[in-house]
Amino acid sequence: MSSSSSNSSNNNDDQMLKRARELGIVTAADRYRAQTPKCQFGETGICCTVCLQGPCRITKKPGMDRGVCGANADTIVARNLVRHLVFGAAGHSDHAREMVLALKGVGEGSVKDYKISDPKKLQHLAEKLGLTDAQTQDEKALALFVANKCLQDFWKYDASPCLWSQANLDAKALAKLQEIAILPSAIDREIVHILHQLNMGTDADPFNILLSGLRAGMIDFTGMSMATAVTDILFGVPYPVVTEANLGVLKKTQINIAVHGHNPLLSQVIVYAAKELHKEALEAGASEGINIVGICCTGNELLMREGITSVANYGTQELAVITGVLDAMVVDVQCINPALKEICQAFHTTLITTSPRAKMSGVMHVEFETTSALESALRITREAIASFKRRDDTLIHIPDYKAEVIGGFSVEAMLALFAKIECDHPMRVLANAISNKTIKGICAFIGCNNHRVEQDQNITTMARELAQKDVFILSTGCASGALAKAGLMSSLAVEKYAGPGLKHFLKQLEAKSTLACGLPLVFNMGACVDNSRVALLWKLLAEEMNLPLSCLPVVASSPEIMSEKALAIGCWMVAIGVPVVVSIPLPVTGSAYVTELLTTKLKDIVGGYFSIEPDPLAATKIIDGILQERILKTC
Ligand code: MSK
Repeated sequence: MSSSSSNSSNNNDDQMLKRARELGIVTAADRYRAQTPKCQFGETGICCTVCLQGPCRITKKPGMDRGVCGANADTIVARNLVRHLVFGAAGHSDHAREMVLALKGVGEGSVKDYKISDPKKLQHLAEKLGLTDAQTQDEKALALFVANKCLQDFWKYDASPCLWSQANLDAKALAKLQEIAILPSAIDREIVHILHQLNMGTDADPFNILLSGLRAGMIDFTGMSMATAVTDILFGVPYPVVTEANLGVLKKTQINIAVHGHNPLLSQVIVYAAKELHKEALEAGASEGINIVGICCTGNELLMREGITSVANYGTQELAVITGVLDAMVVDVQCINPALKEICQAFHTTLITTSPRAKMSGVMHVEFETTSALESALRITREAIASFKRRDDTLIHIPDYKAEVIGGFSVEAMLALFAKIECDHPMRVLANAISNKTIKGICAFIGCNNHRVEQDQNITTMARELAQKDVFILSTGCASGALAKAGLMSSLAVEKYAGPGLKHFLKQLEAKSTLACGLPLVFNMGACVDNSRVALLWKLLAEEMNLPLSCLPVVASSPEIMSEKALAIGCWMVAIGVPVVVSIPLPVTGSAYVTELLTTKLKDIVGGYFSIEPDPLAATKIIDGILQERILKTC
């Protein structure tokens, strides 16, 4: 296995970009360049396209300080921002609904290709959602009970907060959110309500609009916590696994199938299908069978549970095809570049869409349904086998770079680790490390890649700096992808980058651990929906330290924020009291009012706030400052 160096992940990408240009292939990096310079109206949030009288662009010129309808910069910026947030919340919540409907199908018996993999978690959740002793039932009935409770949270008509928000927040955060009325009562209904509010000629009060933005964040939180829990029930709670990441995980001697997107219902069953078709793969000439590799968050789901390698994160999805050995790229929903169609066509790679929500014209579509999951997965895998036979060996170019990854850190896995030191009070281990200043606090890297910055550089630079400063680092989504590819999820990275306090903390855990592997510098908690795991860990820490979350030395950072979903995640983190540092400009600077509210005033309202700092080293200093301030704070 190649060892990692500070920028080897990027050198690897540079090599592939050069290769793409040699082949005359245009990639996202080229398209980004072609799109610059950016329109400053859009960049700063003051371009309004809400009605057909626009676009209206706001300037300081007399007569142009308002749109045709009279909406000013504050209203327009707030409305544009909250539109992003609702889209993000819709993505995560619809994902959750699919998971819940699969669980319902298992309970009813109509879905046969999945099973309850974690009955203990199912029972626990059923109790959390109101199951009484007297109602204790068999597994299928419990699955139905949990699924129906979840579904009620999508549409119910009473004003009480969603059961899931209530069940997954600590009492202090819950009380605060109820006080300012930003807890959603029903996911679908609240999304429609906010979309209505954002209609032309409806809400013109930027503060009221931004409050709904916080509510959209809490909708996102509700959906994603539901998605994580139900996925764990169906496919198992993750525990530490050792695997690898980066383009070097692709194999010339195997049929390589990349699963890309977010829905584990599809990717997980493709893993089953690949096992079943091993013999067919050998017969087709792939001497080592089938190699499933992950991209983006569905890749993270497989990495966490199955130890499947991660070939790319969002920013490098196109480069995986340019290796010339990807036989099929199977996509579901979210973060899938439409450019994949042309790039796959330049090779033998079969691109297969699977969701009725995410098709591409002229691309093979195999509709995926949970009631015939394995059948679809077998068909898709056979398409990959057929594609392998058309592979052009002269186009193969696999960079040899890959890094070791230790992943699989669910909250359950972390508690098991801490319990080796404090059997009855595992969270005390983390709380003590903070109280006695062994570590400065916790930073969670959340979210995406963004082609506005050099691929992965903001994320990896900040992680190395913070580790040096004794900050315990968690990560999810494509930040996990970046850190994995750069070798920062290995135990070697602990030796190289951890400051003395963090090294002591990790070594103390490692000494007591019964894991077959060491511990990594950065703990991968999963896909973007698994930011709910981060929130759960923070909740348990707040309870252990008997402090509100807004007083704990915890912070989140999205150094390469891109997707509206990541914005929604940042928003709920702020709402529950956690500062969020982003290193990509947010489209809000066209309104001093909105910018001030997000970066300063929210602190007094909810405890969390956004900090926007494009320079990664300066952003690291901000994070360090936040943790210092919070550790000294007496609440
Ligand atoms: S895939 S939302 S680029 S994390 Fe979840 Fe990655 Fe961000 Fe998409």
